[in-house]
Amino acid sequence: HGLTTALPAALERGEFFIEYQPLVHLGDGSVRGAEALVRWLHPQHGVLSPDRFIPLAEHTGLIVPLGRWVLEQSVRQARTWQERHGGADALVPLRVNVNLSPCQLTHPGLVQDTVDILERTGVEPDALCLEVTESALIGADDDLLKPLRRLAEMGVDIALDDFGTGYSNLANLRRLPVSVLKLDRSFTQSMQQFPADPVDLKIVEGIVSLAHSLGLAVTVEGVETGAQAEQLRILGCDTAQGWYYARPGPPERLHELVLVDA
Ligand code: G
Ligand code: G
Ligand code: MN
Ligand code: NA
Repeated sequence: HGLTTALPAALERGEFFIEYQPLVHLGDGSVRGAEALVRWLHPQHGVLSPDRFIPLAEHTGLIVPLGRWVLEQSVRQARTWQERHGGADALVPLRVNVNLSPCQLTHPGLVQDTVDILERTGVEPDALCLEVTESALIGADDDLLKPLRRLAEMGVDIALDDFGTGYSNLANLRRLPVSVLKLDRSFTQSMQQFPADPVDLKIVEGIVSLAHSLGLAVTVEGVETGAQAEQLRILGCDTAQGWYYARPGPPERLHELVLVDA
């Protein structure tokens, strides 16, 4: 595959860049941070979405250096946001969410790399949230969970991404070092109609109540309308992400959104 063989040189040449999509507090509408979403500016094909190249990078192992690059860039970016808007009077320091592939979890350098990046940038661990898909943790044994547990003990948030799509085992949640559930977009989509499907309402209500009783926060993805946001707020979800607020965009956009909202 042409794209696969081009990946290492692309990393060397700096062809990857990161867009950020804001995370908004449903209660008060304030911007709390953003999720980092990597793109590849390919010299021939233009901007490629992660769906096109992340699987290839996972297959070849390039995901480890690429993922480390994304992590470092994103944490540096959080530092820049915080310096612009934070300081002593910032109530909530702006945070950044970074996606991790399953192969990064099994890579022995994950914890040390993360510690190094946080130390180099001076960003507090609780300003970083690592997103892992539910399917990556299905049947995870203790060896796989150990690095995540170490990171969680340091104060890094771990989010379970695309929650509710896999074989969600709610009882399994207790075992996982996660502090955030990111509800899959499909739940948000079913809030499109008014009134929403009563069964879906019950399911989301149940997930939120279980999550909160376990001390987890709930983030919803794919919010495209104000009606969805309102429904999900009423159901008790904590944070939202989606085109209704902003599409993924350049990091400077977050400054504008934070200012608008201040
Ligand atoms: O940006 P977009 O909405 O097209 O993202 C598509 C998918 O790519 C999402 O599932 C997201 O989790 C994944 N993705 C985006 N950036 C990264 C990254 O830096 N690392 C990994 N492993 N996945 C990413
Ligand atoms: O990590 P994850 O797979 O959740 O990545 C988020 C993906 O969802 C990205 O591909 C992003 O572009 C996409 N996305 C973000 N907001 C919306 C939205 O409001 N609607 C839809 N359909 N997709 C969205
Ligand atoms: Mn994600
Ligand atoms: Na997701």
